[in-house]
Amino acid sequence: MKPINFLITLFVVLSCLSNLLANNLQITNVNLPNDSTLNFNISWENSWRVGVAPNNHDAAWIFIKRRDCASGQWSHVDLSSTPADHSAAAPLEVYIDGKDASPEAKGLFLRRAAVGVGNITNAAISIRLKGLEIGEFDFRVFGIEMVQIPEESFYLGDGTGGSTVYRDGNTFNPFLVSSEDSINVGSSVGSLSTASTSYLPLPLPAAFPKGYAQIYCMKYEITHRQYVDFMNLLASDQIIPRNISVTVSRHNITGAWPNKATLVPHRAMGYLGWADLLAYLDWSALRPMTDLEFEKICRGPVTPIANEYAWGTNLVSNATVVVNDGTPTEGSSSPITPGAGLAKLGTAGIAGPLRVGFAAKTATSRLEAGATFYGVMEMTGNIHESVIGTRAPLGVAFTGDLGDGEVTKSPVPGFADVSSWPSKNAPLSTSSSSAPGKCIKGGAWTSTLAGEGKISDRIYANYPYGQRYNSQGGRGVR
Ligand SMILES: [Ca+2]
Ligand SMILES: [Ca+2]
Repeated sequence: MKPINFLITLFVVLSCLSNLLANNLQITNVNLPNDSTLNFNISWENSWRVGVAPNNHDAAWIFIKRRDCASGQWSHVDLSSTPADHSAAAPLEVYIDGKDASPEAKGLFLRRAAVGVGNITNAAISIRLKGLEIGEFDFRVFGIEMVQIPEESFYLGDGTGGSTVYRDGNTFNPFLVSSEDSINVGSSVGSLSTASTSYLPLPLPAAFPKGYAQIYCMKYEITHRQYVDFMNLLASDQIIPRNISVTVSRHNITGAWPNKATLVPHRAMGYLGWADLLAYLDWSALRPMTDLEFEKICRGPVTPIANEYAWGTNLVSNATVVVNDGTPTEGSSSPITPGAGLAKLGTAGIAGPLRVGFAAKTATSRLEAGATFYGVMEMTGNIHESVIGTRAPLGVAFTGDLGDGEVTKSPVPGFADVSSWPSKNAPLSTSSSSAPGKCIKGGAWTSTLAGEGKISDRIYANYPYGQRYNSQGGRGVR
């Protein structure tokens, strides 16, 4: 799509249009009424805020990029961190989480102001920009669908006592996480442990995100469209290490920067090396999740069920038949066993990932949609979630600091540069020492191990490979 172009002088107003389709989220009518205000309309489907379990809401994470027409370079646009400087038409409100290291906000959330469900249709949004100098700019507004994960206690481990699974000391009991305080490791009750010492975590400092605190999680895996947009807005030297062209395993990214394109914009994106994922998350002002947060996002606060998948039962129906292949309504007609969730878990029938949210329809249940307790999609199956693990010193040194919207410019362009992110300069290498701190969760379309898609399975608790694998991608949280 064409970016919008604005000449910013002191009171010049231009009126151009643009829109952005990210799954079912649309941003339209972008315009700049003065030199520090950007207006647009936003729509998305099936928005919710509920006052009963799971007591949460969805949201859109909004961030803005601008291109200096003189230099051609895109850069991140800072926003006012004062909520009252922005406005959102009913039923939405603006939420600024205050987590950015800078005085300015790197983005903001739009969410329902009160309990309600339904579609958001052309809600008018006005955003106060900060730090724009006089010049001629193109603007792009990005929106990513998110799900709020409330602050609350939850359990690690599903009580099976499996060798890779977290447990409470030397018992078979799950381990209760009831704060962000540091967690000891050992065989006594109250310490985090595993049945096999090969899967023992390291002690977790207070600053390591444990999943107790509120976060927002991307509702879907990173899509082809999101990674293509990211690549096209990088600089000519930043794109070099991040450039992906692929037309196998149901992936489709072609073309030359800055006109890279995809025929399957809504399909989940594999082939993301660890450094690719981290660079995308830095650029989006998000961060990777930890493997503890993965379990919280899937299970919620409820009592664990042995061998459960992301939808809260221990039964899975595999999506083996694709319908509407390659379209915005791509899905699966595979039958769903009663009590099972539908997932793309294993290679049968379909040799690659499906559209994000492929199993969700208007009237589908949590099971049929394969959704987590909170409503996050495809946490079991489709593409492996690349997350921060607890087996490497670099992993547990992670403090949850956020991307700032920019990847490195020099001396080595194109990488995430957030201080505590492990192995952010990881080479795209098959070496098992290339990305310490990385682990993968949730299983994927390639999975052959029975347990891989289960919430508590940690068979890949230490998976320090920086390489681009056809089944690996991820998503961001904040
Ligand atoms: Ca997944
Ligand atoms: Ca950065």
